[in-house]
Amino acid sequence: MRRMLVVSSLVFLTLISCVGKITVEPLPKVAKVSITLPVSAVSLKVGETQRFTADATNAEGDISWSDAGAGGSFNPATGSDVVYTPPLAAGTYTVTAKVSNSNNEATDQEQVTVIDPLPADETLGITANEGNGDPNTPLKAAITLAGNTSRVFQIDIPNATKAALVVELDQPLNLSLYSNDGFKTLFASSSSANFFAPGEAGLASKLASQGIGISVACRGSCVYQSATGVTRVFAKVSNQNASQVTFNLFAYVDDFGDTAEPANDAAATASDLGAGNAGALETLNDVDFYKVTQAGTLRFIATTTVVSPRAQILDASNNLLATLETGQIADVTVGTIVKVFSSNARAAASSVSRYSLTIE
Ligand SMILES: [Ca+2]
Ligand SMILES: [Ca+2]
Repeated sequence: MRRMLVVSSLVFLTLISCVGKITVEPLPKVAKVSITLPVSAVSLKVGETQRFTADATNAEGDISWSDAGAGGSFNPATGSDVVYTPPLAAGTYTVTAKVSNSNNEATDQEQVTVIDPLPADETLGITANEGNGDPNTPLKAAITLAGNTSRVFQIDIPNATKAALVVELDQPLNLSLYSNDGFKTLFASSSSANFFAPGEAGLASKLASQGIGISVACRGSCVYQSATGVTRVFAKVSNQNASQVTFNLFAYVDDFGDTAEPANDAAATASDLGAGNAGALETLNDVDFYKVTQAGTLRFIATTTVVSPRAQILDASNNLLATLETGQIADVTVGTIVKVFSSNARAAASSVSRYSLTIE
């Protein structure tokens, strides 16, 4: 009997001990996180974004995201479903999803490779001594290009001294100009000395310009744009011929033929028409406004129809009274506004896009 009591006490004490251990020392909950989308390596072009989703277990709080301080952003900043916008620069970025609880923190990572959609083959700088305001000195001379190949030039304009930036070839090769906006947006293109147009329209419309035998200012394919605030552009030159070519690349800043630019872009700061005035449509989306100061019959004459110039006659309340093509006339009174623009969204050097307005 005494011996049985001893055994019972031992068993009881052991049970107390086991129950106590289970109660006061639970297994720690381990936080886990796993990026579930995308499921394979991510490769983006500059300017593209990527959605990420992640699953979390035993997390206290939302999933947080980072790219190790590379400068990208996540929208929303936290949660299981975000869109990552990498920096606007080529490179490899590490995206990390992180969760934590009172016991630990956990992470999962994905690599994002961002590629440059238009890597430059060569960098050229316009400086005070090289092409800046000198239209006759090539920025790069005697460039050879094999048949059906292209070459990309980065052109830096750190300190433009004039209003217009001109990129020009001395041959009618395909010239595409891209903006330095991170995305490298195709700004304009040209395939001849006659005109340029937005996007690829300057290349696609090449046939339209071939029959026009005019004296032009550009030596070959060329694009004008405002130089204001522009410090870098990318020029892609493509040799669409089967045989090798050698060409000169010109890039310079210059004055616009329109001396009233950019003030004449708005009706409120229109140029006085007087007995007559003249202008040109030298940049994409250019609009030139004139204010009639002398009543009479207005005649609109365009030097060429390459950029399809039109002159709209507007009353002081901006109501459209008439639209003139080259050679047409309209009676105007003092205060009438004349608005000249390209109706085919093209632009050209002033010798091609020049027009005149005369009061008869
Ligand atoms: Ca103009
Ligand atoms: Ca203008």
